Amino acid sequence: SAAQAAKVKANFVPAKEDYIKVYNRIAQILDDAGEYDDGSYGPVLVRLAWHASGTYDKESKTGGSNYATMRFDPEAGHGANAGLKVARDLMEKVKEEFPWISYGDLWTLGGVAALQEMAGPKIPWRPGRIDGFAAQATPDGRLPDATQSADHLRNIFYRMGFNDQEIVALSGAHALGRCHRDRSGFEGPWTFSPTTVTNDYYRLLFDEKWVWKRWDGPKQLEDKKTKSLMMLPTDYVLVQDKSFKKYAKAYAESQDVWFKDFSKAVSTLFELGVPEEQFVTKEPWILPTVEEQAE
Ligand code: ZEM
Repeated sequence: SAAQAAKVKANFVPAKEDYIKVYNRIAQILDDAGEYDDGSYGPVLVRLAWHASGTYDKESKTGGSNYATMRFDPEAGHGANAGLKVARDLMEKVKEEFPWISYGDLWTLGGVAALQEMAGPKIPWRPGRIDGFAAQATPDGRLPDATQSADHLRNIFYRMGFNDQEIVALSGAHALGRCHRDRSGFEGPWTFSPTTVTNDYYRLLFDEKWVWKRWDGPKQLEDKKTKSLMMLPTDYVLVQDKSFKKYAKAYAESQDVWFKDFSKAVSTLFELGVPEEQFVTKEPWILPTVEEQAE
């Protein structure tokens, strides 16, 4: 609109309230999903925020959420990012309404809004990411490959600066959403409530009997009882590797403990690659949910 254009021209400095408006717009979009998947765009928005951030390399300080380089080829076309155009296109609509926000802030705020609105823990978040250029895009292969083992998970996540406990805590995001044959080649959801953040992912890992699925697709597991849930080889590793297993057990036993660790790890994840001096505030914000704002 003209008012928005004027704001941008006048070097508009957004305040917390303005980011809450963006949060609320994203919250509306989550529910516009209709017949899409399980009726929410939440999971795919979480995946977008994660893939935008998880390219970080702590040695070279490249990658991460700062420049939102997944907008550009070839990163947009990396195999790991298959299907994320759906999420980027949704965020583009928000960008048109709030042109002052950077893509990195928008995509990570999308992840925060999705997690919080799907009954997850509060994710401390702050703005400051800037739009970058295609030349800042990361090489292929920085995101985890679901067919691999514990060594691979450690290589990938240690590169981002995470430890074993954080690897396990972050993996619980698979309580949400599903695999799509035409995106990753895998098929199916991890839990019975793929649009609600719960610790069911860990509980199911321990409580169900997991067997290799007999099919023509990539190696994945299915629950023996209902054959309606799935685990990736990298999910199953969390109950096979001794160090991972101890954290997975703790998270299966207490959703509160997981929520705390998950919130902290996701907040860190979404800030990877952003120089501290770029953030507009030292203390990250705890943004209110739509429900809390109505109180
Ligand atoms: Zn995922 N993830 N992920 N993940 N992920 C998929 C889907 C989702 C791995 C992986 O290969 C895959 C994290 C970690 C890891 C989400 C969030 C987070 C899919 C299915 C695959 C194959 C994609 C498809 O077909 O649509 C691997 C190997 C990981 C290493 C541990 C972390 C960390 C996440 C967030 C914090 C989410 C929400 C989805 C569901 C997306 C959707 O569209 O439903």
